[in-house]
Formats: sequence, C-alpha cells, structure tokens
Amino acid sequence: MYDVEKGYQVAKEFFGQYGVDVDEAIRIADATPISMHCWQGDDVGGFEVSEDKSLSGGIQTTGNYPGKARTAEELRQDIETAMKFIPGELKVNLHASYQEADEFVDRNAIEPKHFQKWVDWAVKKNIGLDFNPTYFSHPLAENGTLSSADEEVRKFWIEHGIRCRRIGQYFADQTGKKCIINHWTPDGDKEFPVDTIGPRLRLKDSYDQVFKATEDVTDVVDGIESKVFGIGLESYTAGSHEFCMGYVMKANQDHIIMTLDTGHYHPTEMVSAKLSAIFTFSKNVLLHVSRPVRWDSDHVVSYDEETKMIMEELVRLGKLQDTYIATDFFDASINRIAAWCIGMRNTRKAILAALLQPNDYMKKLEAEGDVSARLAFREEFKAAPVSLVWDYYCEKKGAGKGLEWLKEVQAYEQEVLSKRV
Ligand code: RNT
Ligand code: ZN
Repeated sequence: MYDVEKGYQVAKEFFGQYGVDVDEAIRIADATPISMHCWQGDDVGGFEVSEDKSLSGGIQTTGNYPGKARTAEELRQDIETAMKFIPGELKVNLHASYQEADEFVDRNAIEPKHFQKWVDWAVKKNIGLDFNPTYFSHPLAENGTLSSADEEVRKFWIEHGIRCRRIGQYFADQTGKKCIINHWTPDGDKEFPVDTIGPRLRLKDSYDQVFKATEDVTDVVDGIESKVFGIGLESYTAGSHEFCMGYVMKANQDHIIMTLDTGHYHPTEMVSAKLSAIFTFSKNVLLHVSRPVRWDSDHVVSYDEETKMIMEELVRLGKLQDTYIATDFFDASINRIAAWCIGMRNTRKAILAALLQPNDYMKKLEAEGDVSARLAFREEFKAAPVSLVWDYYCEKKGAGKGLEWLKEVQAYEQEVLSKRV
C-alpha cells in the first residue's frame, strides 16, 4: 500500500536538504487561481439558439468522443464533476457564445441577463467568472471582424466587444471578483495580402472604440491575444504578436495587458522566454496554457518542459500573483472531463514544482558567477520527487492522489455521459 503521508515526509527531507519549505510551496500553489475554460466540455460549440453551430475562425476540434455537454446545464454539471478532482483556487472562463437565452440573441445584443444562470451558479459556488467575446463562429466573421473593411460588419463586432466588457463588469459586481476578459480575433488571410496595414489600422481603431465606449467599466482586465496563424488563415493574421504587443504597450493602461497563448508561436519560440521582457514594461500578463503539436495550438496541457519553464519563470520573477493563469485547449477525441482533469492538474502541478526549488539560492549562485553549480541545480530538480508532494496535497484537498480521479471520471462516463445521445 502506498502511504501518502510517508511519501510526504520523505519529500520534506529531500527538499529540506536544499532549504525548500514544502508546506509553503503547497500553500502558494493552492492559492494561485487558475481560470478553467468552459469550452473543453462541448468542443467550443456554445449554446446560442441558432441553426449553425459549426466552429470557425481558424480553430478546430477533432474527434468524436461521445458524451459532450448539449446544454449549459449539462456543461455546469460536467464542470462540477471535473472540479472535484482539480485542487486549488479556481475560476471559470466563459465565452459569449455560452449565453442562455430562450431565443436567438445576436452577438451585438447580448446582455448580462443572458448569463444570469452562470452568475447564480458561480455565486453559489463562490468562484469568479472570466469572459471572452466570441469574434468567430458567426456568419459576419467570415471576412474579418474588428479588422473588417466593411464598416457595418466592423461596427457589429465593436458593439459585441462593448457588450462583453459590460457583461464582464456585471460578473465582477456579482461575484466580487475581477473579471478577466480575453480578446482574440482570428482575422487574417489564407494568402499574403497586398495591403497588410489596412486591417491592422482598423483593428487598432476598433479596440480603441471598444475601450473608449466603456471607460466606466472598472473591474475588468483585458488581455489582447495574438496568434501566428489559423487554419485557412495561414499567411497573415491582423492580430500578430507585434501588433498586440504594440497595442498593449502604446495603450499604457493597467487594464490592457498581453495574452500569451503557449500554442500561438513558431515551434521553437517559447512563451517562457518572453515573460521577463514583457514584465519589464507591464505589470500583468494573461496566460493561455495550452500545448502546440505541429499545426495545432490546442492540445491538452502536458506536464512538459515548457509548461514547467513558464511556471519557473513566474516564480523566479516574483510574478505568480501578477499573472492571470487560464487554460485553453479542446480535445474531442477523449473523455472531455478527463481532458480537463489532466490539463488543469498538470498546470497546477507545474506551479507546485516551480515552487519546490531553491530559487533564491540558485539566483545567488548565478550572481556569484557559479554557472556550473547553477546548471547542476537546474538539472537536479528536474527529477525531484514532486509527485510525492503533489499526491499529499491532492489527498488533503479531497481531489484524489495519483490516478484515483480517473476511476471516478470513468464511472461518471458510465452513469451520465454515455446516456447522452
Ligand atoms: C484561439 C485562441 C483563443 C481560443 C478561445 C476559444 O487560437 O487561443 O483563445 O482558443 O478563445
Ligand atoms: Zn488562447
């Protein structure tokens, strides 16, 4: 029998050799909020009352695993199930397309009341809600949204952005927790455009208009998310990294920050390497934790080198508290609740692992020029017994050690998901 308590004691001795306080690491990892994206549960479909529910905008879910949530009610039930096995402080991240209305309400007409059930639920569970305008999966999104050359279309999406910021304020008022909004537009081109600046100037103007019209909104933070390409938009995106970074830096307002999605860069370009440069100029960052695999940006978060490096950076920069950590992936080929559990648990485990290192001591070695010892320490902690601490923490929180969660998720699949046809 695996004795979790004994494992924890051994881990304490191991980390204690290096002066690492295991309980303090657990405390901080537990208190760090992670915003769980709702859209893993229904393949980014949303619940608008409309005929066409197909996903567009350069993103795609692949797979046909049975049991996806068909209603917001089911989605909340699934989220609650996943939450049982995800320890630590959580928020839930909604998209505008997850509105609940009896009839079709277009994106330029949504109001807080269309999200009342989500709000009531969040208040009851004492969790914060984050939000995203849905600038995709819509007939008016086919030739660009906020960057569209068609002024009517552009106006439509500006209105959508404005309404989303007001809904975000409502979420903050009701839950008592700041609402983090993420703005991502897929706008781009399959081929290389001749006019590459026109769409960008319009996108800038659109964001300006959204923010200008909602200056009274005070409890919302706005991440601006870039992407190198989308499917069908391979050659050009208006909201490139340089564009978004330029926008955020020029805006120079505390609430307008960069969103870095770990899947949105060239394969050898690492978000972990960008963080300190951005923090040189910005107080906060919004992170979309994901996993790129070749062309895809949205695989389930893995406990991989880059995820761990990102969390190490945040800890060493002293920026864990200033970073809004959110997940963003969608896999339709596996049990969707398992996907959440795996991705969310990996995200928090990576935070814990970063805290279970003698970071101050390693900084001291570096400052003293002892680069050999620096490398030796870095390497040593790659195989440190993090999972002994992780299991203890999960068990304490009632989230199940090791793979205990898997049996329960499988049982839920049998009892609930398999009956959805
Ligand atoms: C897409 C972006 C964006 C979306 C969600 C659904 O490439 O990452 O964040 O995944 O808004
Ligand atoms: Zn993203």
